Amino acid sequence: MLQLHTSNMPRERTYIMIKPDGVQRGIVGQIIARFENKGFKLVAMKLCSPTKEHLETHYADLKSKKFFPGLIEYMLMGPVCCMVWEGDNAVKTGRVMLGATNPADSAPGTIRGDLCIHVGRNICHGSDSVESANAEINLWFSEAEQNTWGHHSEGWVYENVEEPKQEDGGAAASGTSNTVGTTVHAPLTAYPGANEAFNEYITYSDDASIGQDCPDLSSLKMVQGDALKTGDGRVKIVFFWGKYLKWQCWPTMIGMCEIAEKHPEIDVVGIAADKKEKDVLRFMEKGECRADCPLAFDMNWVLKDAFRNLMKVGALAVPHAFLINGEGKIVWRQAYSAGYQFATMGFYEQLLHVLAGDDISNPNGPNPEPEEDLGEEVESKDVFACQEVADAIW
Ligand code: DAT
Ligand code: MG
Repeated sequence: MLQLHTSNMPRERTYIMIKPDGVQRGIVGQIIARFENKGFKLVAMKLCSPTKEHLETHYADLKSKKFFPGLIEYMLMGPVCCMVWEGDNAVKTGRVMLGATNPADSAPGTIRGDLCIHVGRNICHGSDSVESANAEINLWFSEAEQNTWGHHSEGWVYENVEEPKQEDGGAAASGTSNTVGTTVHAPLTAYPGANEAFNEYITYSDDASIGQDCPDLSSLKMVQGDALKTGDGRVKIVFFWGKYLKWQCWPTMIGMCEIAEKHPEIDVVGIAADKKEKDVLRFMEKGECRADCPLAFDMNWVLKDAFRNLMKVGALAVPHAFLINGEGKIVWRQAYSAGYQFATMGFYEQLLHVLAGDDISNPNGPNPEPEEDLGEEVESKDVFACQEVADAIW
């Protein structure tokens, strides 16, 4: 049976770039038209003039090749047109549409087969695997430049499309639909109890990730501690940091460790969503990490993207915490402002509700008020008071 998709749920994405010769020859429009005509969705596009270092990073896997210096020189000859295209099998199909690397071997009907002759002027680039697509997309585009949107013809391109749920009087129905009923960036509604003064740390009552299975954590590269398995009966907190290494994260990290220490019956994992694994390792080597719970590196943002796809929003802000119940379902998510304590704004109270066996995962029903009937005072501490000035110097 086909898996149902709502029309604004992201599908596979690939990075396609028109090289300087393609831009100079004025065939940008023709190449874009092929991807549009195929049914793929444009989620990012820009014309830019990258630096030599940026291009060397992009082509890092070819560094040892004889043609590498010539390739970089060619790529520096003028602006390139960078794009992200989305659709089922976008990576593999994108490669087929481009044709073989050497245009002499590219089949007629492909972009290279029809529009160019020499390998050193082969007009376009396309990612060769989902992993390299994710890395290339994040090398060329910021998160804010990547657009998640519902295409009006989604249901005419795919047979497995379901309309996004529209709740009566809910945010999804109020002014966020276009004329054909596709929801585009529906604003999310804060849970009761969320502090409206700080929208960075709101929690969401109509978030698509609530009630879904937590993505498989086995793709994480553990930097410290043992790997975690969801659905093993233990409640879990999955915590993402962006600038893992910076002192601003320490309050959240310390708060997370305090929770882990206080509740040995739960599992906590801190995930570095920072792009550079070597920076994470260096941080660990310096021995200044105060976290004694498992810490992991999210290679190529595989897990961060998996959570973001469940949330059906354009970006996953960091720091960000997900609460996972013993069956492996996401029951709560909360975005934080860097520098504030992890346990604030209702997260810890909701954890206590989950541990008490309360169901907080029904986004359409009443959620327990954060401080209702818990019988325990949650003390908050000035976490900056326990940091040395030297800690903040990096
Ligand atoms: P592709 O662009 O099809 O992914 P690739 O990653 O192997 O191919 O190489 C990147 C680019 O380097 C390619 O588009 C053109 C250039 N290139 C590859 N092989 C080459 C060769 N043998 N001589 C000259 N340039 C080459
Ligand atoms: Mg390649």
